Amino acid sequence: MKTIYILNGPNLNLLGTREPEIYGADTLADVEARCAARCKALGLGMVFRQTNVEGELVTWIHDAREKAAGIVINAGAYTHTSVALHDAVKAVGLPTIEVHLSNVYKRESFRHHSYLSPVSHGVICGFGVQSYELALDGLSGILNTTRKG
Ligand code: CA2
Repeated sequence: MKTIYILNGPNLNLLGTREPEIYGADTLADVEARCAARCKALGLGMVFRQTNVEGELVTWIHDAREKAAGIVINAGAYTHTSVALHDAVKAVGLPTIEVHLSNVYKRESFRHHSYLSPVSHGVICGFGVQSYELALDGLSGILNTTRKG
């Protein structure tokens, strides 16, 4: 069974506690449960993690190289600042989908630039928790296409 690493960055542990008008009412545990259900339906294994530490995200991306077929990543604010995450995703070369709960393009201009987008297969934002499920669907399609090709 192929495994997907679903990695979450800073402050996403606070989901469901504040700013529901931007991020929705679901907690990160709710997001994990929905991702687990979607992975099961797609026949994929899942590792779901969150950290507030940039270097830990870098290490998990490195781990994925040996242990995963693809990555779904919501790097939170590090999306907009981290050359280290850009380099890590580029280095491992796994199909990676960048996700955001909110539509970052409707928000402050500092959220309009992403260091991850240029090294990601695709980007999904603005669908709340469903952004993760859409990313898993997309990643599953890529992996199946790769297998048949
Ligand atoms: O929309 C997204 O998923 C973001 O990645 C969320 C990040 C933000 O910095 C990005 O620009 C877009 C922030 C996550 C913080 O989540 C909170 C949730 C509830 C209360 C406080 C923060």
